[in-house]
Amino acid sequence: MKKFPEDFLWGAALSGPQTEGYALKEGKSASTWDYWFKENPEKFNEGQGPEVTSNLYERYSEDCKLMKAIGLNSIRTSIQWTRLLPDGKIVNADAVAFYRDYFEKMKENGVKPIINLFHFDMPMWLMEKGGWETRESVDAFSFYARTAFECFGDLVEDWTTFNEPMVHIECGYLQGFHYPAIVDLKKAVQVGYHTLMAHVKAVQEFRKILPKGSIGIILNVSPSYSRSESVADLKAKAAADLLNIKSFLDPVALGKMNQELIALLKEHDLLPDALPEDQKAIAENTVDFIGLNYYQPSRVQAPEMAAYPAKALEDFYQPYDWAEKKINPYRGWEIYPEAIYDVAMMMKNDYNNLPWYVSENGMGIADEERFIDDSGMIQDDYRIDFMKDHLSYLHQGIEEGSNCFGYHAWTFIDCWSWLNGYRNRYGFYRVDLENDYKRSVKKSGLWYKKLSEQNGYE
Ligand code: BGP
Repeated sequence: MKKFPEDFLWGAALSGPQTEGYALKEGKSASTWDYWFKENPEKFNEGQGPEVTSNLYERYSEDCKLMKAIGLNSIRTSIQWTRLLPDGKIVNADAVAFYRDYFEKMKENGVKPIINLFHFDMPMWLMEKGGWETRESVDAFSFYARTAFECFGDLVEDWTTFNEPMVHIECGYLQGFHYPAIVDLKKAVQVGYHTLMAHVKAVQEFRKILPKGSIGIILNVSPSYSRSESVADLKAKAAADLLNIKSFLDPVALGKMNQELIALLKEHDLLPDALPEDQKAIAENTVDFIGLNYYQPSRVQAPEMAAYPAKALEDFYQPYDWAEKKINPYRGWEIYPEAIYDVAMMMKNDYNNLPWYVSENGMGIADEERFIDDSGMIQDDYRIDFMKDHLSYLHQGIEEGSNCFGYHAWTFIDCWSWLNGYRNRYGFYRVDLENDYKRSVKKSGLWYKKLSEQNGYE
């Protein structure tokens, strides 16, 4: 039996915009997602938008019981900024009532809430002023964070500021996938810096309002592995890790910007505008813990042709197709559980063994109904195997001293996912869109219950 440390968190992650529904109801204003879907529904898989998602806004009482039924002792979800503060200033009483009751119901069912503040859902009113490109966004976020701590701090002890900040930077400003869908490296760096400062200011507010609570941030890690040991490939790998991992992890965990990153940005004339007092604020507001979302590694090689100074990410490093890679054919992502061990060792050796947890890990499958058996249950053995493989490398990392306190699967119930709509399903519960959003447990949900009860697996 592979046993995990006492009080290990066995849970799942979800997000407000992907599960709540009630998109523009009960006082909620538009996020960039609501806006973009209205303007360009054809960009979204099968024209599926965020209006209903998993319909959790109506069903959370039942859903909190379902969390308990599969042994979840913790859940991370997010508050929607546009629901709590529709115009950025005045608190929406309906939102407070909804979230308070939702968090209370979780606790009644023995589920610890870990509450996140931003999961890709920029309010449209702020986006119209330039969003994260402007310094104003730092103050706006800090006000929102303070409001959330004041409204829910008596119920929630554990908080996180952002989910995967690299995604709104990369997808929004480098790859053109998410709104505002532009490609501008200089702007991307500025957006990243303001996001970092918004995080820092939120932590500063947190220490004043909830001095006994704990606060962290959720980062996506795709550790990079270089094609070869050549100087050029290793340089590409180093750039990928600086830009994608150390850019946030160093300041939030160690209280200082990574100096190699600063040198790289300077060399390419990409240094962001900063205020003189920012360094002190970064140094004084490190986190209590880190959440790391891990799905797949990145395989990198030196660019064949690169603009200098760099104009795009590809000028620093490029992906390469590793011949031996195993792929999840439904999502196209590489499956490489070994990387979880490397992540565990990175936290131990490079980040003072700061407490951390796996805050997302999971397997997305298209057309999952194919796996329904005669009893009506999805037999998702592939998901169980995927998680076991990852847990085995996590276990090894913990045995070797990495300070990991939990594992959260993505996700609790099938949900809507950004441009992919409902295509890839990740949940422990199936949501039947054709049948009044009926929930039914998958085989993996029953397996997870046992895992949580035994605090380990055979
Ligand atoms: C993470 C996000 C989640 C979720 C997950 C699965 O990056 O934090 O919001 O969507 O990825 O990705 P996808 O739904 O695109 O398959």
